[in-house]
Amino acid sequence: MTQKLMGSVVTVLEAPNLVANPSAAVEGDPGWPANWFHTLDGVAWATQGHADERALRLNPVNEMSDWRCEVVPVTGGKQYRHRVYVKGMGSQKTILALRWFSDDNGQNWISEEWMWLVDSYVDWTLQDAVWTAPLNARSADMMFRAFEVTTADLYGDDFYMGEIA
Ligand SMILES: [Ca+2]
Repeated sequence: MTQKLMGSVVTVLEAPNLVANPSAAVEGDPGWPANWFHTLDGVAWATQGHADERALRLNPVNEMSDWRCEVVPVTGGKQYRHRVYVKGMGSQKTILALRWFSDDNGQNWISEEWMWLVDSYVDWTLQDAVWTAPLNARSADMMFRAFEVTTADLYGDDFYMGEIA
């Protein structure tokens, strides 16, 4: 990211992305992206993406479905930016969730933040939010999720979660 300041271009450093395989471009198990967990139905490894040919597709049909990234370490009390590019048709039940845990392994859930993805996105659209980790948080994950039974067809790509200094 660059910003103009006093006539000169200054590069604004952005914290490293904590999400593994954020662009979903790397294959893990055959036919599926590495570093992402998913439900059996209502998801697909899409062959179109934001800046490449891969993305996570969330396409439930009268069902719940989700993608979930690997757990990442976080520091309680710090702020985290949370970002995704989406395209396609959301529903009233589609979100990007950030879940906080009090242990290192994503086992002991504390609370979660929801970014609503309810619109139709004709082209790739950046969705962006900042939240503060609970003081006792030690890990977090991100879920691209139809949290209740619904029908949608939404692509997500270039997922980002990073600490704000
Ligand atoms: Ca991609």
